[in-house]
Amino acid sequence: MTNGSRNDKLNAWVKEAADLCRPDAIQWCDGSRAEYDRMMALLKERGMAVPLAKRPNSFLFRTDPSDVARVEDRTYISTRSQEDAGPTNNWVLPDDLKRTMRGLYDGCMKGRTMYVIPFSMGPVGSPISKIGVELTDSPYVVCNMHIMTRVGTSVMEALGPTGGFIPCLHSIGAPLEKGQKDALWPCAPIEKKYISHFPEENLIWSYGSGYGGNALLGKKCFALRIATNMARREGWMAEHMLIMRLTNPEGKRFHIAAAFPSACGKTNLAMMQPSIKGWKCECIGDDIAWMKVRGDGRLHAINPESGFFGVAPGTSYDTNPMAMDTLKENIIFTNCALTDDGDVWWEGMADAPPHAIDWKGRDWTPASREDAAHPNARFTAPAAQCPVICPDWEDPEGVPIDIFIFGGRRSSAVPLVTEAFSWDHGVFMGATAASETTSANIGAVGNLRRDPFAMKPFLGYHMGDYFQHWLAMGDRLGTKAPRIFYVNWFRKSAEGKFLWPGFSDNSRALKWMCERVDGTVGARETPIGLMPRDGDLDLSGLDIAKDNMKALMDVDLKEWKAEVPDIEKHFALFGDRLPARLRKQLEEMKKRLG
Ligand code: OXD
Ligand code: MN
Repeated sequence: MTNGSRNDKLNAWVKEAADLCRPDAIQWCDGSRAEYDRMMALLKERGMAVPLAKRPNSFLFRTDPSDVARVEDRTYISTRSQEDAGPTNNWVLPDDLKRTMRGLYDGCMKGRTMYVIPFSMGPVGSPISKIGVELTDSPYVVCNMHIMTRVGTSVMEALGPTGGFIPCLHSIGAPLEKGQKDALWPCAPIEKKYISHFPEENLIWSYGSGYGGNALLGKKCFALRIATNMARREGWMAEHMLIMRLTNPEGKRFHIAAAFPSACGKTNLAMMQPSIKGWKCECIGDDIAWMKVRGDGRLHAINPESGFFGVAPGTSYDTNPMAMDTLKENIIFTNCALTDDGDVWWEGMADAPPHAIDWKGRDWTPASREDAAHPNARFTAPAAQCPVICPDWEDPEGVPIDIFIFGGRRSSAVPLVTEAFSWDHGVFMGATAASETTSANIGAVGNLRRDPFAMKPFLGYHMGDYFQHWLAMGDRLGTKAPRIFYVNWFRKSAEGKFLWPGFSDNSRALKWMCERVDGTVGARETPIGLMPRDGDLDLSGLDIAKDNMKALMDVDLKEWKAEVPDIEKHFALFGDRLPARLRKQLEEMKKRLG
């Protein structure tokens, strides 16, 4: 596909963007392997892609040190009324933001090619899928989109001459004058980066960054910030959730969707191999779930993506063997270290190599003071390569969800696993979820922040209205609603050591949840929810000190009472858009805490 399409709306928008950005050429992407290879050859020639001798068809990229993570401070939800973006989003009036950004886009693709990438979020043709088109001047983005979404000819066919699509305009913001030498990772300085969403028009404008969620616009921008708006309007859900299938020894299947903030182990949990005998786990998605009520009255989930954009550091054969096996070939690595024998390395992967080139391109040895890989170094991997990908992961009908899990990184207070008393209580758990911050966003690491439903950076409208949407979905689903649980794998001892082994042993908490759904295991009531009684959690074969288990299951009334003022402050943010049903949940928890 070289020039234009049969879709007039698409042709007109491409022309309008090209008139503004003034690229030297326009190239329509067909999603083929040949196209991917051509893009990679170009990136190799420019010195951006480093081929890896140890991994067939795999390449390492090093970004500019200023362009290493999502930029939440530069991310905008632009609605006519600021109220509609709500207190958790940056906001500028659409006309003002467009004026500023048009100024930046003006001639921004000079000396570069504009690529037109038609893509589908979700299997092409699924009733839950949606189509987008990204315009970008970054061949790195083209290659990543090939892996993360379904790109090309089949999407154009599904779009047809009159179909609608979400327009996603992206530029790295680095025009090239004649004779100017290109940077190794061209991008704009931080104060010129804008990741903008215009939900009233279903429009995305991103400028200045080439990295991850800032630039691969199908992911956070479309599948979460714009999709949450569509989902609210149309009565479905777009969530920052992994999706997995757990099968018990009798062959009964349970489908779980779990929300954790970025870099809290979603990818690890999604591919986890249970340490308990007879249980099997298969991965459907590791980051985003789109869910609709289908004919059976249940909530069905699809993974809108087709790849994993996972955090590399900490990934190893101990922590996530299935991810490691996924990464053997056809992978894009970003900001990992390069070993002398042509492989990638990152902190926590395996023993350190004696020498490497770090993510900034400098010599590195284990004696170096800085990390070899950036803490937010990533892999982009085709989901189909995962050895435990669920055979039904592309089922256009999705999978029926039995269990929702919320959680985060909490070194204290929050026990290993808790079940909500009711849907409303579960929504309260999601709405008050908190986590210690990580390097997935540019900013301080380790601060506690309330991150409702792990959606704070990804919700495209007022958070109070979103809580109400969750409550309304529960009302609609009635007895067919998934059960809700809260987990914390990250509680620490007074000495600062993790109390729970995590990873494959997390299956023990999941087994309890499945048995709760089946009604075959008990629970005790605590002021914060239902918890396993002694003996309810399957700990067979696990060598864990009794005191550790006690500490993991402890509900310290003093610590929980100390949470209350923080929850009140958090709720106060939402003003009169906070549903009364959540305020009631807080009052009830206060009463239970005494
Ligand atoms: C991601 C994130 O990349 O949440 O998935 O930051
Ligand atoms: Mn994520």
